Amino acid sequence: MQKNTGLIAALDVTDKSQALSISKEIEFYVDAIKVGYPLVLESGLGIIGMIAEFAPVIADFKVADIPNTDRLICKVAYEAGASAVIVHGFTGRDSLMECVRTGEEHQGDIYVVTEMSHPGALDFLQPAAYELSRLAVECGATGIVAPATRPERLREIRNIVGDITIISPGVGAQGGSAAEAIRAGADYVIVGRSIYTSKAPGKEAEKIVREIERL
Ligand code: O7M
Repeated sequence: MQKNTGLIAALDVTDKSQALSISKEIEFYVDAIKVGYPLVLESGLGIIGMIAEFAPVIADFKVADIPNTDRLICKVAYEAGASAVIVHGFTGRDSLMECVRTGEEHQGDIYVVTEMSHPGALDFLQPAAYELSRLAVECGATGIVAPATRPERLREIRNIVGDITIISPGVGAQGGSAAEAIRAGADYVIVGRSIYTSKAPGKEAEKIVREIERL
């Protein structure tokens, strides 16, 4: 993913035409558009290729299975036009390695979830977050996903992963700040509801980009 604005939009709408019109409005302000189950299950896999006309697509399938199933899911996502796939690391080294290998075969990126941004992440994921971060580096992942809602944890995770890419959700609707996340070590912030529920998604995206630029 080419860094230009530092903003990734999470397009969690379920209506295809709304997804396409928002993509058109925000294309100049985003480095990528993250598409997940809400949109793909409702609109079909073909939506990935359609959105890729506006910006590189990150397929947020949070892949978490045995190596062979992981490989099949990543392959389908890349062949549909995704530039990157988001996967879980808790399934272990062999599963993650298979995702990374499949990414290499398709010249695609792999991002690994570490600590999630919501309160429930404290139950199981937070205690494992540093190990998941180290595993992502050891397996050769493109980058990791780490929480904008906990900048102090983001900073620790940045120290662990060195210079691999960090993409960071939790800005806006979940209470995190784009500027703080970038200051704590994120390369990109992921923003969903603040943009796609806005009456003017393009203006909202621009506002976040200006906030990042001012740093
Ligand atoms: O800005 P929001 O809260 O409307 O949306 C945030 C998006 O980021 C949404 O698509 C979530 O599924 C996703 N996300 C998190 O909010 N927290 C996480 O810890 C991880 C993700 C994510 O993208 O995982 C890959």
